[in-house]
Amino acid sequence: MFIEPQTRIVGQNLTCTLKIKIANVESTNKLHGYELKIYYNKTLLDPVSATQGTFLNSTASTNFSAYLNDSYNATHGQIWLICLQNVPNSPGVFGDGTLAEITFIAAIDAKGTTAVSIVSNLATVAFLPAANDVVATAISHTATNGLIKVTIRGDVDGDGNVTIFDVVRITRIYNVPSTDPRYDPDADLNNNGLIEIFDVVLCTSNYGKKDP
Ligand SMILES: [Ca+2]
Ligand SMILES: [Ca+2]
Repeated sequence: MFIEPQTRIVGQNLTCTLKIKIANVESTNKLHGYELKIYYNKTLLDPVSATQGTFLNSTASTNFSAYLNDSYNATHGQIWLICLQNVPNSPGVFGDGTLAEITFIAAIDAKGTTAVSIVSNLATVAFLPAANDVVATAISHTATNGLIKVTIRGDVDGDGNVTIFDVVRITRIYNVPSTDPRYDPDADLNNNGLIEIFDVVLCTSNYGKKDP
């Protein structure tokens, strides 16, 4: 399990969206449900939304719940996601897919780097018709955390200054949508899935600004 993109640079008061993906679920040990707890530094980020991905509900309807708790403890917020294919006897999924998408907004006066860490439980569910019962078993897996750096708005490369190099990072992929392999989410300042004039304006309006 991993976060995509693995590292993300986001400007103050701008949003970013991360996908939580999984690869190589075995066909002999299919995925029927998950529980994900995602932790982040709450002084840098606020949670905006969490939605289920396209993986689990590709073969059956699901129940998805999301709890966004920005006051989990003194330092961290938590996003708690639970998704289950409707049992009994749901088909499960295998292979690669997106489990969830989460969106944060960077705090207006924050700067620094936070891990986006995952604590996960994955379940395979067997239906036992004779007993009319279900048995859930954990699927062993590894989880790789993500990283978000909060910097001043327009600092696409994250070096603390808004310069021509940041503008070029946007204009060199002008008009590129998120479906294009050249797409760079760090350059999509308004996080709308397209590199366009609004991203250039958000950057150039802060041109010359330095992180003191
Ligand atoms: Ca820069
Ligand atoms: Ca954009």
